[in-house]
This record gives sequence, C-alpha cells and structure tokens, in this order.
Amino acid sequence: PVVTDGDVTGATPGRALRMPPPPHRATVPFIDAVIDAQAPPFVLGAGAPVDAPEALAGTATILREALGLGGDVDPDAPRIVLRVDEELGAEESFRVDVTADRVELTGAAPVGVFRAAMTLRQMCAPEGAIATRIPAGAWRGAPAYGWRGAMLDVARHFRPADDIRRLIDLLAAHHLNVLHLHLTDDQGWRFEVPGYPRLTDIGARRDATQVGHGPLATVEAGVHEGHYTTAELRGLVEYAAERFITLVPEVELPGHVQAALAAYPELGNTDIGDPITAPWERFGVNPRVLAPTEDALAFGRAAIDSLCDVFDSPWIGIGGDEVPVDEWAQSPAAVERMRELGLAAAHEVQPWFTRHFVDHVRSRGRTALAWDEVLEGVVPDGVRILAWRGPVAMAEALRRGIPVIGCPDMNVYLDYRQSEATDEPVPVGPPLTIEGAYALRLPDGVAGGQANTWTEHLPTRDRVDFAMFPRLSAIAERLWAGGEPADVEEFLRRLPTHLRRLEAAGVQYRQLSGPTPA
Ligand code: TNX
Repeated sequence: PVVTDGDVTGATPGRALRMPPPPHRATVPFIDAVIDAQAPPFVLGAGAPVDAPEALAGTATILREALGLGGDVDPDAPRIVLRVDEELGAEESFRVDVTADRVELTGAAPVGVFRAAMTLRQMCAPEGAIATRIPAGAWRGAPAYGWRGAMLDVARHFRPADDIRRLIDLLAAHHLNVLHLHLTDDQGWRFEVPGYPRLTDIGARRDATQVGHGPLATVEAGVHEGHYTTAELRGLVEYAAERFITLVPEVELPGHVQAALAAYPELGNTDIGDPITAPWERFGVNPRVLAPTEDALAFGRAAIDSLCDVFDSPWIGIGGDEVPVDEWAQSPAAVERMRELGLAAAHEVQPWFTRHFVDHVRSRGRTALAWDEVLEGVVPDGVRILAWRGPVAMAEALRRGIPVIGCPDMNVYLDYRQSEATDEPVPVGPPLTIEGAYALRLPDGVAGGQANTWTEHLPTRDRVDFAMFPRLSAIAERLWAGGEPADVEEFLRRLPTHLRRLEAAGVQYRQLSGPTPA
C-alpha cells in the first residue's frame, strides 16, 4: 500500500501520539513524501558512491561530508545519484527518489539538487547518517518564496568568520537562501573601506558595553572588538555561494552611525552635541546622524563601493531605520545646508540621503535594500524594503508597488524574549514563542521574508544559538511553505526529531522546557 506522510506523522488514531516521527517524515522545512512501505528500503553504506556530473561536484562534496561518507568507495553498493532535470519547475524545485539500490537527487537547477541533498541529510539519523534505512518513496519540494532569509547583527556584537561559516551551514540545512549581515551600527563598524582606515582602527573597538535592559541597565568595562578583513569577507561570499546562499551586506546610513563618527567626527553635525570619541556603549536609538554634506555623501558612496567590490549580492543594504531628525533641525550648519539644498524641513533630509545612496547602488548595477522607515518619505525607484514594523509596513510597500521582504517583529525578531518566565535572559520586546514564530503569515505579493537577530544582548555564540533556535527552524518552514500556517501541533510533533539534528550540530538551542541560557 502507498501511504502519504499526512497519514503517518502521528495523527492516525491508534498510533502513539507522542512518538516523534522518524527523520524521513520529520524534515524541517517539511518535505512531503509518498512512501511505498512494501518495497525494500535503501540502506546507506559508508562506501556508497555519489555520482554527479562536473557541474554538481561541489554539492556532491558537501553531501559526502554531511553524510559522513569517507574512505573507500564500494562501486557495487547502493548509490546516490545527483542530476538536473529542467522539467521539474522553478529553479529550487527538487525530488528525492528512493529505491533499494539508489537515491536519486534531482533539481530543476543545481540549486534544487543542493536542496535535495540537504533534505537527504535530514532524512537520515541525526546522530550519524551511515546505516540509516530509508523507505522507498518519493519526496518532492518547492519553495513558496524566493527570499528566505536570516539577518545577523554583527555590529553590536562581532562574530568571527568561523561562526559565520557555521551559521551558513545551519541556514543551508533549513533551505534558507539569504544571510543578511548587518555590518555597521552605533556600537561597531565591521568591514574595511579603502580610504577610511580609522573605521576599523577606531570604529571596530569599544571599551565598555551596556549590560541589562531597561531602567536597571548599567555600562560595564570590557573590550569588545573585531572586524572582517576584505579577504575574509570574500571567503565567506564563496563559502555561502557553494551552499546556494546569498550573502547580503548592509551598511547603516544616515543614522546608527556613531561608530563611524567616532572614527571621522567631521562627517557628523559637529556644531551640536558632545564630541564623539568612541563607538556607543549603550543600546537604543542613538540621536547622532550624518551631516547633510558632500563629504558625508562621499563617505556613504565609498562604503557602498567597498561592499559592491566584495559581495556579489544583487542587493546592498543601506540602512534607513530609526533616523531621528532632531540633530538636523537643531544644528545651525545643517539648517544652513538644507536651505542651500532647497529642503524645507529636517524630515526631508533622510529622503535626500536615501535618493543619493539608492542611485549610487543602482549605478553599481545592484538594488538597494532599506528598512521600512524610508516609506515615510519619497521612495526612489530601485529600492527593496525590509518591512519590520508589522503588517502595516508590508501593506504600505505593497500598496505603492515597492518590492518588499516581510520581517514583522512580532513573528521574526529573534532577540525578543521567548516567554514570560522571569529567568528568560534579557527580556527584550514582547515574548515571541515558537508558536508565535510558526504563526508567521506574509501577505500575498511579498518577495519573501526573513528573521532578524539583533545582538545587543547576545554577546556570545551560545547566546545567539539560544535566541535563534529553534524559532528560526519554525520560520524557515513557514518561508518554505508560504500560505496560511499549517497546524502548529503537527510541527511540534516533528520538532523533537529536529532538535536532535540541532543537538548533533552542537547548537545551544533553547530547550522547549524553558530557559537554560549559557
Ligand atoms: C530596532 S529593526 C532596530 C535595531 C534594534 C532592534 C532591537 C531595526 C531596523 N532597527 O537597531 O537592534 O530594534 O529589537
């Protein structure tokens, strides 16, 4: 008899409801299958050959490593075959076809073959793929959205390149295809810009950091520093590309710039406020912004150029969020300059910057990515919006025909606390539970979605793991599936199997039973 997954994931009366399904029926994102329970299964041997044409050699290598295939190949053993079949549909569409003597991984394009390979790894035992018995059947997948992303803020707390590679592996395992790196903010500047050496000499180091959140927060001494060299970033771009992930860089302009102003104070409004001598040690919305000068524009262009030279991403982030206009209104020099530029009020300064930076990104053959605050002004052509302030922001972009990525904070802000429990570490924002993440529902017409991990209160890799997982697993499934959220109970039945995968990968995820932060 042929049974489908829908019948056997635990919902069938008479089955042990609490038994988590086996790995091949517990993929995350869920990949539906038609299983032939009568046919003999495939058993993965350590010597299994992996057959792949030259164009798929990179994926074959990654797959061999993921499955733990090493040493001698047994040419007569049941094998794994990688192939492209353009008939399959959109690029990322794939199939995994299993019989006793072969597993066939077919993609509509090489990217689809890679998704199939990641699915095959999930179908095997998390603790070690060798010797897994996979029932005969056909698994078939295709994503709902072209942009399935995760953003990591490496400005508030730097993460070394090795940690980024590890994160890329985890995203790839979840079929995510964008890693957005938030590379600059008030508290740190993390990439090199030719002609502006002090950005990384001064802007990448601070000597103290806010500890805690809210009225009881204190600032405590302790050096925090780090930045990526250009060579490191090029290496990351390549590593990501091999895993069919686009690394999307972002520089924050014209607000969230205190680290840059610490390095080059003359780019700011120097006739107002205290002199800036170091990156910000506090968290929150910082009042300091770029001055509306030619020098500030040239600086922004240089930063964008540096990103375009290093990253091959079609999208370049230019920031745009939380820009307070007060400084422009109160600085006599800025007011004078606004008069020269014909800007009637301080709130017209941000759109002036935006237009300039968007045009510059476009002159480099890329598309600018900006936070939804830019919708408050005139939005030039050639912008893609990151809508973080909920359904209203997504609807506004859609109404104006501007391409938009949904990242509604209530569903995807992974810095938000995970429950009401008093021992939940650093209680930022309203609680976002795993059920809340799984409830993500993007409106029709968006280009995709992403989860954002801001790291003000996440100083270590373990804390980032704790914030991200397993909520990011839930979001990855929602971005793959699209439409209305499926039954969260069904997801929760698969989750224990998925947690074993995270465990095997050494992820310090948050236990479902509650906080045990590192
Ligand atoms: C708002 S979302 C910010 C970030 C903070 C975050 C904290 C966005 C574009 N800006 O600068 O880190 O809230 O949740």
